[in-house]
Formats: sequence, structure tokens, C-alpha cells
Amino acid sequence: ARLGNELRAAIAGNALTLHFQPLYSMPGNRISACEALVRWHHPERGMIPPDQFVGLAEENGLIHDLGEWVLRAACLEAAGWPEQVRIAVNVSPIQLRNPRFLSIVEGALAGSGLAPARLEVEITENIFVQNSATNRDILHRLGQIGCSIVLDDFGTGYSSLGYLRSFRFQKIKIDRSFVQELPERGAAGIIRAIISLAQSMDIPITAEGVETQDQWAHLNELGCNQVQGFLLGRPQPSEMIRQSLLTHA
Ligand code: G
Ligand code: G
Ligand code: MN
Ligand code: NA
Repeated sequence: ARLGNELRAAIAGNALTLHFQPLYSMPGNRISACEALVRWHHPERGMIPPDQFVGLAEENGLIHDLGEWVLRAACLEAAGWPEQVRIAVNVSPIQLRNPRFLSIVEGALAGSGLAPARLEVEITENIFVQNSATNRDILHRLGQIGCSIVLDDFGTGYSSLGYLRSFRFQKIKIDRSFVQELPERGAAGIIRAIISLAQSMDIPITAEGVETQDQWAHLNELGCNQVQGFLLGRPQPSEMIRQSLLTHA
């Protein structure tokens, strides 16, 4: 409860901050987007990573205010970037179910002047566990606003593939657990299959968690369109990302 109250105060008091991790187009390694990753600057504990408070925020309902703060801050930052660079924002299933969610997104776009086409909303396949028409409807309406909807952490959550027919994603991100096992044959086979599935549906593929040159080369050979990972760029504060964009966008 204490941490929950502190988090509420942190959201209201601007103690959250965003780091940004570049996504690079292949094979030229230009930055085509950056993913916003939230951090909590805690007075005693220092920088707290999101896996230590996003779950808490989902349980106590603070995720709605937290998510709104993230969307606004991310769109404001991206509005100052070169216009071909997009911003990716993680959205939890609980946020999607908020009746205010679409107006929160529209508010963040209007407040920043960011073109809707520059916003990528990352969701995980777990939102399809309930196969609810409501979820699909919200994704469709987000698409109508002009945002891209990206399937994050693909291959680790809900394992039915039927939902890929019921909703068309603009991009699929292969979970880093597969990428990090490259060049092991099992992982390579799964990645090859995911890429061929995506290609057959004409959906671009991003690989997450690329840490070595060898992994990069394998993914390039398999036809991956975009990579993200410590090899090319770590999550970094806004001033640093602006520097990187000057030379690599
Ligand atoms: O930055 P880091 O690697 O520690 O992120 C850990 C996890 O937290 C990732 O799964 C990421 O998707 C999630 N995460 C980071 N920022 C946000 C955010 O703004 N909103 C939500 N819902 N999840 C986030
Ligand atoms: O679940 P999601 O894809 O949103 O997770 C993003 C998280 O992945 C961020 O917390 C980021 O720090 C982490 N990440 C990004 N690149 C790498 C990488 O190359 N290796 C590892 N281990 N983690 C990474
Ligand atoms: Mn993500
Ligand atoms: Na992931």
C-alpha cells in the first residue's frame, strides 16, 4: 500500500521519466522509431524499472493515470524528432478496457501536435485470451484514429493464432527470448517460421533483444525488417536520444 501511495504521488508529481530505445531498419541501421520505456525516479531507491511497478499499477488501478502520463510525455517528446521517426508506446490490456482510453490517446496526440501515423501502440497477445469483441473493436477504433497497432512479445503469451485473422497488426515483434537463443537451431527454426507467417500476411517483423552481431546477421538473412537491442542502442534519456537521431535517423 505504501508503494502504491508513493506511486500515485510520483505520477502526479512528475517523478516518472521516459527512456527511449531505438528501433533500426534493416539492413541499413537507420533509426525508424523509438520505444518509450517508463522509469520511476524514487527519492530513496533511485531509478526503479517498470517491471517493479507496472504490475502494481495494474492491480490498484493507477495504470490509467500512469498510462496517460506516458502517452502524453511520449507524444510530446516525439513531436520534436525528425518526422520520419515514430514513437512506440506500451499499453497494458487493462488500459485498453478503460472506456476513456481512445480519448486519452486523442488527447495526447492533440496536446503534442504529433501526427497519429507516428504513434505505434504496442500490445501483447494476452489481450486476446478472452477473444472479446470489445478488444477488437477498440483496436479497430485506434486504427481509425490513424495509429499503428503492434503485436509485442510475439510467441510467448496466448498461443492460438486465430486472432491474427480477426485483427490486422501493422507490425509483429518477435520476443527476445527467441532472439537470444540464436544461432541455436530450434530458435532459428521458430524465428524463420514467424517471419514467413508474417510475410505471408504482408506484416513487417521486428526482432527484439538483439545483442550480438551474429544474431543481427542471422535475422538479416531471414528477412527481418527491423531490429531493437543492446547491440545497436540501449534505452536512453531524451537528451541522448535526440543526439542519436541527429546522426542515425
Ligand atoms: O524498460 P524495461 O526493459 O525494464 O521494461 C520492462 C517491461 O516493462 C517491458 O515488458 C515493457 O513492455 C514494460 N513497460 C515499459 N514501459 C511501459 C509503459 O509505459 N507502460 C506499460 N504498460 N508497460 C511498460
Ligand atoms: O516487453 P517489451 O518488449 O516492451 O520489453 C522491452 C524491454 O526489453 C525493455 O525493458 C528493454 O530494456 C529490454 N531490452 C531491450 N533490448 C534488450 C536487449 O538487447 N537485451 C535485453 N536483455 N533486454 C533488452
Ligand atoms: Mn514493447
Ligand atoms: Na519483449
